[in-house]
Amino acid sequence: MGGVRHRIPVIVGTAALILILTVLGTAAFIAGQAKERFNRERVIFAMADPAGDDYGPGTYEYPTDSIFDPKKEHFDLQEFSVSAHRNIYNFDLAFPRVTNPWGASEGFSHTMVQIYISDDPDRGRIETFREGANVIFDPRHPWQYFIKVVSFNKTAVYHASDYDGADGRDSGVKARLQPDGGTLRVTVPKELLPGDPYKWRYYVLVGSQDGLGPDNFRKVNTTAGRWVFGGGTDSDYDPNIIDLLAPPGKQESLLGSYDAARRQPAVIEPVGPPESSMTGWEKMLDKVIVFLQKMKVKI
Ligand SMILES: [Ca+2]
Ligand SMILES: [Ca+2]
Repeated sequence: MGGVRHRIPVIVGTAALILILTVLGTAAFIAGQAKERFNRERVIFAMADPAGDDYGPGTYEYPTDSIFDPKKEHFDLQEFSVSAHRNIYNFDLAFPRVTNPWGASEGFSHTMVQIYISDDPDRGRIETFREGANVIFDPRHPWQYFIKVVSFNKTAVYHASDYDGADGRDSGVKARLQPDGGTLRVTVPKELLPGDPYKWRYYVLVGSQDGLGPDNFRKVNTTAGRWVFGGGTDSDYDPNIIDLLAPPGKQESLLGSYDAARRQPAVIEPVGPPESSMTGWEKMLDKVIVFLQKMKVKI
């Protein structure tokens, strides 16, 4: 009997030790999984855009200068994706042809992309940050963030609260042509784009880069010229967007919704939000990542 009494504290002590080790082991396992997730690049949103629709509302023609040969492909977005990796987001834009006629260090100087992000229906703006694209955004989806992708170290992030003359945030922001020769990758620190990326909607506008054009868009007129697109109007109500990220058949009606006679610009709609394919486990890991970062734990 005395032996049994003597053994009880030992059993209790062993059980407590096993419990402590199990809790610690589980915590270490979860932290390890969170680190692994944080360090792996993962896609948040991806969407293809039709090939051969670098014609705005369906009528635009390339300028006539030989720099635009073969008069197609330069501004034909075919794939857009957003991924998260450690403390950055990567925005990838795939084109069949990327040239660098002005020798920018980014590896491209012909194409321009403007990405507007909407994440809250109740705040933001429905006009473009500066005049140039000649469109209005869907009033149900005003934008909060704007990433302007241009060459010569001018790629920057703007917030809807910025005033028109603001320089934009470019700390840690990079735009580079990738080794595949057709993908532009824009890297933005997460701290410049706060909020939940699984709620984001995107307006992705592709134009031709013109240092002297309105908001750096090359303009579209009625008739194509050496440095100007044709197939639009000579007013400022036709969009200067050559390709818009949209499902098949949608771009033509959206960009064609302007009415120059009534002075009404086109109203365009965003794509997204991404369908979250995250499991409860992955959501929990994201919370652990935030917690570890707050605790200044190196991950
Ligand atoms: Ca396209
Ligand atoms: Ca398109």
